[in-house]
Amino acid sequence: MRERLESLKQEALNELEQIESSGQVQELRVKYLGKKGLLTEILRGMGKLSAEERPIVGQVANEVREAIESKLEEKGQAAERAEVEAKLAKESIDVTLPGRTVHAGNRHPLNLVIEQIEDIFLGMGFNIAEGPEVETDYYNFETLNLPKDHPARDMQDSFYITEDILLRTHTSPMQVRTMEKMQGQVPVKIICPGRVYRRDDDDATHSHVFTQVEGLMVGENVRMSDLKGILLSFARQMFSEDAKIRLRPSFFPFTEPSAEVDVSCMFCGGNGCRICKHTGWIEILGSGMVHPRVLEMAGYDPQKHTGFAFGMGVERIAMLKYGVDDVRHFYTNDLRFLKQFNRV
Ligand code: 2U9
Repeated sequence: MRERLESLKQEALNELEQIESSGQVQELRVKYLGKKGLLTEILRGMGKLSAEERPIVGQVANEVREAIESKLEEKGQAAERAEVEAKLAKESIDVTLPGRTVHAGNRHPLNLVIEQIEDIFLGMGFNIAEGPEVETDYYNFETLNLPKDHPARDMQDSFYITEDILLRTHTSPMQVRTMEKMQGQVPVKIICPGRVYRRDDDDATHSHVFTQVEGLMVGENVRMSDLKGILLSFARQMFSEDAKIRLRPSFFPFTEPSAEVDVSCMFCGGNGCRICKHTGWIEILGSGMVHPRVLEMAGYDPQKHTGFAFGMGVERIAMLKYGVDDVRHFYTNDLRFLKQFNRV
């Protein structure tokens, strides 16, 4: 048995000497030391040995196992090293090659402006309310004091889906929905940003889809002076610290009195230039005191509560802020245009 063990050791070491891959190392481990391996097979015969012989042969068997194991280990490590070396040599990296550009997107200019407007009004205690772009005729017109025969309700001016359903023409329906939910409670202080749709022919200053931010404040003793204060603060944060505003009388069906709001020209500081057509002023908003009928229809008592409202077109503000000369740039998704806002 001793001789068989010794010759097994020789055979194993010889065979191991000739191999190179880690796969072969594994094969030989199974062949010699595995459960059905050659060493195990020989050791099964140990039961037939005498009591004196058994420990001696046992010791030899251990030595043989250790010798094979250490050779397997040595060969295994060498094979692994060689395989890594070969892989590295094959997959050598040319660090002088130019890298692949990672294309990161950036915010859309309209979103930049919306977010800035939102921040300013959040800072003055307003909440943000958003809602559906597909609206009912009732919320889009009726509750805003635009009765059935009003010219603004001409089928030709809006995108109607059915006789009673259309794409909203302003975000005002969201203000009405919010007031209804509040059930006569005050204060209401919200702004409603969102997309609106009007049947216009697109050109440099008109787009059939555009973005509005409307604002509404309802409470006790809310006055025109509150509107002026809020809008002046907005203009100063949005355009320039020393911006001025002026209100000009106007008319909207949903506000009475109504006013158009100009801001002192941010290009010439009010001295007069090409952009403000030498007036020193640029129109940015429409506004007014919420019409008593509108308050009533939304569940408020106009004897107890008053409110102001305003509306602005985000594209117009963005065009002024970034010097964009054509509103269509915001919707045609030319990357050469959009990429310019990646550091704003
Ligand atoms: C309620 C009551 C009143 C919102 C208002 C304007 C004046 C206005 C225009 C600005 C440029 C629309 O985007 S634009 O074309 N908006 O002039 N909007 S007052 O008045 C409201 C809104 C909701 C319940």
